[in-house]
Amino acid sequence: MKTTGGTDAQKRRAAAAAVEAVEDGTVVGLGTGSTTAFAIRAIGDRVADGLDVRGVPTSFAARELARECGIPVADLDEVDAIDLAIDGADQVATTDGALVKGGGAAHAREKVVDAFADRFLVIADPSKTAETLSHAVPIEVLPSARTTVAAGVSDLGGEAALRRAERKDGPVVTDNGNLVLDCEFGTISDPESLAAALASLPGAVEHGIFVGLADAVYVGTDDGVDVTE
Ligand code: ABF
Repeated sequence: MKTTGGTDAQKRRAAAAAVEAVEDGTVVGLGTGSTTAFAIRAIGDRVADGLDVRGVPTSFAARELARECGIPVADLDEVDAIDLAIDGADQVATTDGALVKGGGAAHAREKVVDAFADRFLVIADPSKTAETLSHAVPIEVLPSARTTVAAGVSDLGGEAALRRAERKDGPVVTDNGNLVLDCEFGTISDPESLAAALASLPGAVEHGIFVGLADAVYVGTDDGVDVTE
């Protein structure tokens, strides 16, 4: 599971605070990554105590963890609505709540679930927050379009690098069978415009800029949780 700069205690605090919003009968979108893994485990503990929920996972990894934790899972096309989505992020802009997501190569399905949810709660640790986005933006691309999308990224002033698997040779392949480009743009002063430009690149399946989707951000600290609505 991908880990990041924050401590497990900080991640666990953010996750526990967000999971308090899960009620009996909730259909909850389950994000991907190490922070959301704490939320999935916390929901599993409550299911063991009788909580009635359905989880809609955003990746194979999230689905397997949800099953291990005893959470009944449903595919996106099996539910009419998602009450609440809980998901992590690679970076959160404190000024406007814009996010960079995709460190777990699951941002395509995460964006569908997070956007469809009535409420989307982001959970993070302090290492994820910044005044302005500057994190490399993941773009899921059709494998045959990796070079043309990279050229488009370059035309936009960015620099694309094919994401390679840490433990074996070869590229990371997403649950959808696509590749991921991590694209450096430096400081992203206008995430909405960049998001629109990336979305227009032929062969770009989904990019990791989330604008205007988060309803609340829970940042776990060493002595509590900072919640921004
Ligand atoms: C997924 O998990 C990704 O969209 C996001 O980039 C990543 C964060 O992982 P972690 O919680 O391990 O830092 O939601």
